[in-house]
Amino acid sequence: MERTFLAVKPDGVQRGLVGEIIRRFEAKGFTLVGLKMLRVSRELAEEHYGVHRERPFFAGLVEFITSGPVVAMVWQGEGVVASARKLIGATNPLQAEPGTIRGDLGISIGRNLIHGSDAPETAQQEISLWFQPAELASWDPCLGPWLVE
Ligand code: DAT
Ligand code: MG
Repeated sequence: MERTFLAVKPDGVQRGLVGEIIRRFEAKGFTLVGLKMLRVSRELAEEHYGVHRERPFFAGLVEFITSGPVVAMVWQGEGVVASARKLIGATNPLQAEPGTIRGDLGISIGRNLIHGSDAPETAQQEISLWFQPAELASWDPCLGPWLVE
């Protein structure tokens, strides 16, 4: 079953939006299989955002993501990678559609609340970067047949 990596960034934690964000993925019908709060090391931040290493905003991004606790999660479900990106909305919250997390809750690209993997391959890399296999719980929600025919 498809899995994705999501992380509530330090702004989402500080603003008390962890529950609101988790609620949206639960309500959609996805399954939470990994969850932890952590203070991100510089090393982890630089690895996670390695693709942006040459971008002008890289240093600020690493500074921000290491500035406070983050809630790291793995979610599972049919089409979860692309669907989570839709639920999250565009990178710039001012351009994100209403109804999305960033569209409803944010205003600044540097404070856009949540990270979500952008493709199934990236999701696998990010899950193994952030989580040990033993930290993930495989379980079948009893609602399964009512969510997927
Ligand atoms: P996303 O988080 O939507 O996948 P991304 O991978 O392009 O977006 O960039 C990673 C993060 O870097 C993004 O969530 C916020 C920050 N960022 C991206 N573009 C930026 C910019 N032009 N100025 C400042 N921060 C930016
Ligand atoms: Mg990205």
